[in-house]
Amino acid sequence: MPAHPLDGTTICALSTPPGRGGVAVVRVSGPEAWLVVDALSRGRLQGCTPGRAALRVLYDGDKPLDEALLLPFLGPKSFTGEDIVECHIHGSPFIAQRLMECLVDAGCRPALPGEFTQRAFLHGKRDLAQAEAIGDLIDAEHAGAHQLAIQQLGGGFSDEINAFRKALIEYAALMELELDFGEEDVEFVDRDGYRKHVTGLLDRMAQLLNGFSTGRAIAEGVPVAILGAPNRGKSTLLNALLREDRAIVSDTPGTTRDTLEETLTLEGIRFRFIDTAGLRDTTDDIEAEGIRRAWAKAASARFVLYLLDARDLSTPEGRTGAQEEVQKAAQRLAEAATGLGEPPGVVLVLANKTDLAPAPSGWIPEGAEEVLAISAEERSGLDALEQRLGRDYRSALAEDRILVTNLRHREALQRTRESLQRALDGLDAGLSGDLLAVDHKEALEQLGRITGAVTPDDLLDHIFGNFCIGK
Ligand SMILES: Nc1nc2c(ncn2[C@@H]2O[C@H](COP(=O)(O)OP(=O)(O)OP(=O)(O)O)[C@@H](O)[C@H]2O)c(=O)[nH]1
Ligand SMILES: [Mg+2]
Repeated sequence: MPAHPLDGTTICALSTPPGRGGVAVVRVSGPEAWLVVDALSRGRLQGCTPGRAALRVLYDGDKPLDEALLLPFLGPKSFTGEDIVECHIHGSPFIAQRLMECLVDAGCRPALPGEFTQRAFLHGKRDLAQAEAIGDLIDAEHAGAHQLAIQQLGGGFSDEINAFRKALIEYAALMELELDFGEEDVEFVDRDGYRKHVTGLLDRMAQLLNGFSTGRAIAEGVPVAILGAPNRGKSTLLNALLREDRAIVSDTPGTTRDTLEETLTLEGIRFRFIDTAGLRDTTDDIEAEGIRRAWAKAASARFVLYLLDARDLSTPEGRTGAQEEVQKAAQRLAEAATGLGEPPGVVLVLANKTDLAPAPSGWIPEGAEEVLAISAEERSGLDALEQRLGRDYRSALAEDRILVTNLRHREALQRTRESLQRALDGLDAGLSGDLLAVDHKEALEQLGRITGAVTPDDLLDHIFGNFCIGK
């Protein structure tokens, strides 16, 4: 059972990664932070100015341990809202380890994962969505994920949620009044006004929820599945995009047996390209499993690059066959995506091997959004492909739209929406105010979970347990 974060203890942790480095930072937070570090510096922390660094010798018993830059803060003007001392020491694992031991001997407790940020939340320095954004910011490995985390940290999303809550709280108060005057049959809640207001909220929530798949794809990497019959050049395309000889290419159909995934960041957007086994009827169990995996990956991808051989498209019969093939695939993918509760990915047909035959012009099979002519072997047409893949994501980032990226937030928004919808349905059915109030309160509670205005017991441990130690 983790210790309660506000149990009055002073916590300490190495906040920089373990191992050798120029500098390491050990952070101490809590009521005893100054006292403890003051003792280790033989009384030389006294007289330091909060927010100003001071060079001091830290002692391990009677021996000097290190020359450290001490940066003290006085709560509540600090990251956690408590007294903090940051000890910037030389980046030696031995010094960091000894300093931690000295701090623990002096009464500090090693911090739990994310405990500094959790204390910041509990002291009202950040709301929960912003605290989560700190975790996302540390995990961000590319520009897109970074931008979304920084935006959430800035509080744009929280402001929106708070505005939703504020309006709902006002109505909740009116509903309470109605309950108090229950006998007298007075209506404090203007039903039409309520309906109009909640309908507006539901629209805005639907917009936020629609942005989830975009936000999630940007944060985690946009999945792009490369699909099509054997020998169309899928693996050649993966290699061409990566500019690396990653997948085995051969003119033997059925070369790729398993899915192969590689990431590539193009102009700040991270993509996850997935090469798959060629689609065909087969009696080979292993190949069949590869094909099953190909469909499964494609079903949850944001883009499916469906490869055709340009040489097959030079005759009307060839195009008819290809048309049927693409349409069937698109239908199957749409059904699978619906089963997963996700919007279906965009199907882009790639007419490959245009070094051997031209691609037909103006031909777009049903189910596909576009046909792009490429030669994977000669790396032609790939710029246009990369532009198309990044287009919507880049514009979403450029517009600075608020995009939900966190599954927990999506779930809470969905539940809010369901509760509000029930309240509206109840209103239409002429239900009494007390029944309306039940759904209304449930919506408020769900919204409150996003920013942490409402925190069920296990929620915080669950969220902060995923952080790294020292944050
Ligand atoms: N001329 C030409 N040949 C290509 C092109 N792309 C791929 N090829 C050739 O087509 C053959 C099949 O390529 P692969 O990339 O292995 O095809 P695949 O779709 O991955 O095939 P499977 O893994 O069997 O499903 C190889 O001999 C490639 O060199 C292209 O743009 N032009
Ligand atoms: Mg292959």
